[in-house]
Amino acid sequence: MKKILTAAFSAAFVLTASSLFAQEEIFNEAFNGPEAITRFDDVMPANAKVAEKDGKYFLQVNVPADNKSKSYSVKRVIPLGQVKGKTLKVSAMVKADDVTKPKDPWNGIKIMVYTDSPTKGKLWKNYDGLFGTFDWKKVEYEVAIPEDTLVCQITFGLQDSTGTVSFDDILITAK
Ligand SMILES: [Ca+2]
Repeated sequence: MKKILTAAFSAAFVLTASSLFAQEEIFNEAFNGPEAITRFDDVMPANAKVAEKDGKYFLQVNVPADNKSKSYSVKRVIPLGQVKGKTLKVSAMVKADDVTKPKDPWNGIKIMVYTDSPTKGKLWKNYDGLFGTFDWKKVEYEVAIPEDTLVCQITFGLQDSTGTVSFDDILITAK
């Protein structure tokens, strides 16, 4: 009996270990200080910054009530060699304060992957339906990246909403 159990545990370990190794880390950002903003592209300093509360740093995007129609975000360009033809897993902690409900469900809080390829065209994958006020929570989704994509970009921010959104512990892996 002991032998069978040991074999079962070994098999379980090998399976767990191999699936872990199959996930390649693409981007990992815990915002451990103000300089973390330099690892993003297209930053709008008036609206997006690394904020600090109780010694904890995080990305914060704020849109005042009179600027609703624009998009406020930071972007991160993902190197294509790491993601073409793979499935990206996007995970982040998110917190919202008075984020207004957008007219279209794909707007509002953006945790969005954008690709553009000859075969599939432009694709946007967002974690839809986030607005209002809520405490830190983890959001997670997967998106298939076309084999022939010419761009891969992830956006964090607000579009067609006002309010404040915070992001932390961003982890993107590919398999
Ligand atoms: Ca942090």
